[in-house]
Amino acid sequence: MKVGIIGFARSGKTTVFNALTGAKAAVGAYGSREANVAVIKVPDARVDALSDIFKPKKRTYAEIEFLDIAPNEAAGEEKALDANALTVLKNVDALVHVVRAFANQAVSHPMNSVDAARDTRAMEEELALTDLIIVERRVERLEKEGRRDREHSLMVRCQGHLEEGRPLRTLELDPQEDALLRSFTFLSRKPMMLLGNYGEDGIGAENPSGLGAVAAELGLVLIELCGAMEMEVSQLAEEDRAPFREELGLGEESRTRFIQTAYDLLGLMSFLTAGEPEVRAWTIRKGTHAVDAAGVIHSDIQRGFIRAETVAYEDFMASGTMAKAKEKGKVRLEGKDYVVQDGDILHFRFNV
Ligand SMILES: Nc1nc2c(ncn2[C@@H]2O[C@H](COP(=O)(O)OP(=O)(O)OP(=O)(O)O)[C@@H](O)[C@H]2O)c(=O)[nH]1
Ligand SMILES: [Mg+2]
Repeated sequence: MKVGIIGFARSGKTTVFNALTGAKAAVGAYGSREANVAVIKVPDARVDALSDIFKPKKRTYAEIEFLDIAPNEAAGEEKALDANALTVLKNVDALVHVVRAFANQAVSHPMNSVDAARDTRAMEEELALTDLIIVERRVERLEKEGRRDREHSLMVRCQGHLEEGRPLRTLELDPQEDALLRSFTFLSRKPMMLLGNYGEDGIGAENPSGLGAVAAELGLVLIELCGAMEMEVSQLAEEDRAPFREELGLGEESRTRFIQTAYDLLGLMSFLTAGEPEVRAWTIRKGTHAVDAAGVIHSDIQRGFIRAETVAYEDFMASGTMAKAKEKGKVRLEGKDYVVQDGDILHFRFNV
């Protein structure tokens, strides 16, 4: 999974990026012109427990790749994204909008005042405007070709929606229309989280970023953290982090909270594979069929799919070994259309 971190100048994107990934990218005026990239492993106690049993050569966690978008060079600071950013963002699965909610005299704001709700709306409009330009061109093209088909009417609907400054993710579409739009990789259609980056004085407060109301109004999932403090914690030695969080009243680890929120927002879950060579967690969307889950591992396994030997994680753990789980009838043979469940341990039988 790839997540793109966006936001207005000096909203704390790189600070949050460091906090979530443990990276040490330069914050402040030394921001790089390239996007920062880092990959985190998704902690998974099931992978650990299975590894204790299978003693594999390798254990592999699911991963999330974060892209911290470089400051806008071309269009001026009242815009967050430039052409370079748009190219980088095409391939991300989700966006995180980092909104400045911290006061800091030493850090200037591109709009000259801190107003998190205003910036939240401004980003929605910027994303909508970005997509509107593409949609308008497409409508023009279709009309030139005399096409008044399904795509044309869909594009016209999108146009109207975007002209109101509303993102495409709030436009209701049937599955076919959704599939049609997907090929355009519209930014405002991508799932997006709002990240309220609040100051040190907000620690322990309810809704410290003040973004609760606007997030609810716009239908955005909100996650709040104090970027500066979280970054500090992320640079500490592992064993010092929990006591430090405790002392400051920072609550549950921001990375854990973030991963949970992202998985929920994107409707993701994990299935597992376990053997002597490797114990591994794989990320899929909820509702994925066994044959498509196989494809996540390898296209050959998908093509030659015969059956998926399936046992629920809890059933396996209660049995202790695969042989015992089979004895108890907990291992099922599932076909292509089986809907994979979170925590299923799968072994694919295939033939190519
Ligand atoms: N007090 C306070 N300052 C913060 C916080 N988060 C970020 N800052 C400061 O704000 C400035 C900008 O932070 P960055 O993380 O570089 O912001 P950015 O969005 O990556 O900036 P650009 O990439 O230049 O657009 C730095 O001086 C940070 O130290 C915070 O939670 N509290
Ligand atoms: Mg930055």
